[in-house]
Amino acid sequence: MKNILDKINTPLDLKKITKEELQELAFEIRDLIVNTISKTGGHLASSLGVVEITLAIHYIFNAPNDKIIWDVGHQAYAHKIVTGRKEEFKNIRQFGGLSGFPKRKESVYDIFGTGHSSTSISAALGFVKSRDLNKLTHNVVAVIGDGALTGGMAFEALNNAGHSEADLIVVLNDNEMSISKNVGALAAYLSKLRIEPRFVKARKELQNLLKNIPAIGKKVFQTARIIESHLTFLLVPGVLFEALGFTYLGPFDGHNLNLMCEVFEKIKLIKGPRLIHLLTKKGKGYLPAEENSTKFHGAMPFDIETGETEKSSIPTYTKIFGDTLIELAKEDQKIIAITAAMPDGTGLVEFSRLFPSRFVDVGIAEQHAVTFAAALSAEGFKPIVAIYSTFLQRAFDQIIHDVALQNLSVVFILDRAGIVGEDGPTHHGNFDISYLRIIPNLILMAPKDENELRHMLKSALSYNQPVVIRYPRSKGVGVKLDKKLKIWFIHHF
Ligand SMILES: Cc1ncc(C[n+]2csc(CCOP(=O)(O)OP(=O)(O)O)c2C)c(N)n1
Repeated sequence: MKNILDKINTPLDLKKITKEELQELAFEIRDLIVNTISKTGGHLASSLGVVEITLAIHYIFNAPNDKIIWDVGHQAYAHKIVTGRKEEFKNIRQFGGLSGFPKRKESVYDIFGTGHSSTSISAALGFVKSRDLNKLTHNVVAVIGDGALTGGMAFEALNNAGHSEADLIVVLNDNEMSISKNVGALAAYLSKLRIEPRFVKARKELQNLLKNIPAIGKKVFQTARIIESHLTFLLVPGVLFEALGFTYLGPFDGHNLNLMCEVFEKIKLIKGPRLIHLLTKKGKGYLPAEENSTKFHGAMPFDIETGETEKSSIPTYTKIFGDTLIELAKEDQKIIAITAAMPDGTGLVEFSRLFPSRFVDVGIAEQHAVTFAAALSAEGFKPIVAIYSTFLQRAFDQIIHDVALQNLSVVFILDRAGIVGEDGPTHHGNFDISYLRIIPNLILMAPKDENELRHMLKSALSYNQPVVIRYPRSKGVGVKLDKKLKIWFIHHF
């Protein structure tokens, strides 16, 4: 068969091919992504999940005139491939190669740089305001995942968008996954929308029931109307988004190209804030990634046939932290572990299995995680907040205002401190020493080996003040582990 990707150098070329060819192109792009990422490593499952969404968007909208903004940006591989970067794609995440995330310097199609979550709707609103002030008419489209939607900034932006009646399109890519299973009330609400046909049926049955109520006293009738309005509130799909001022459409199959093209054509004709809810499968098209999308969220290089990655015999600092915390938590019921949507990355999966009631995944909500921990400490618990160095930047004020000024004993575990490698500047943990050393009451430590990390963790839990332990994204140095954990005496600053 002819190679369709050969003909695609810009999104304009997409408009010259048929819908059938577009479908075939999705296969070719998946092939390229799997082959490349098996060698370089990268965000495989997220990118495979949005191939059709990407093609439908670029088929119907006119980037770069229309502004397409990706949330987190880890899913933008297909976008890079169809916007003139298919040749360089083999060097993605390599020194001198393409960035793993949208990057303004890299392409006019990457109109807003990203890497941290939940910024897309805020950025989209900025582009909308600028467009309106300049009296232009292009479309602004933010593509955000259900995981990214758990971040506070996304809510702030939705709130602002609905109020300002901004003319923008939010595409919600709902695969029910963050890196791990998505958490929170919003995730539960989206799951309800997934089974929407049943809701519609229930609503119809309810209306019929009400219609068939015989002529009855005024009071009963009014009560029935109130019940109907309440139930309708629960049963109308997307009512949460409608209440925020958005026109909600969906849920639709996010792998059905024809359907999505139709929906995007129609949505262009509506004005105001619009949200299209698309359902996708993370890892779509590559079985090992479909079956274990958490492993293939940010994958190391792997064998395509088996999906296996190389294993090291020396444990990482992440693993040492997770194991040591379990040791300590067995002895101390007050220890509570908190993650912001990264139980795997921060080494807390086993802890969550052993101590489910003392483990909290707050979603992509670093600020909330820190204030939540501060209050736990105020009540005598020993909260451990495990967050990557780069993502803790989000919670700078909460560390100062809620933890340090009240001198509460929260232990912060900063994984991925220092240079992280392939993920690049948005993910380097380069700033924590600078932004934490200025904070009063706070002790900042960095272990030189696995044993120091273990003793530091034990010590941190005994100090009555905020403590940070930072360590790199790497395996340890391979020392033999001390059996007995020590408490180190620390002079007060
Ligand atoms: C502020 C912040 N915290 C944590 C992360 C790490 N992170 C990257 S992607 C991701 C999950 C995103 O889920 P979703 O938006 O649903 O996208 P999917 O990968 O499922 O397509 C997380 C937690 C991040 N990028 N930014």
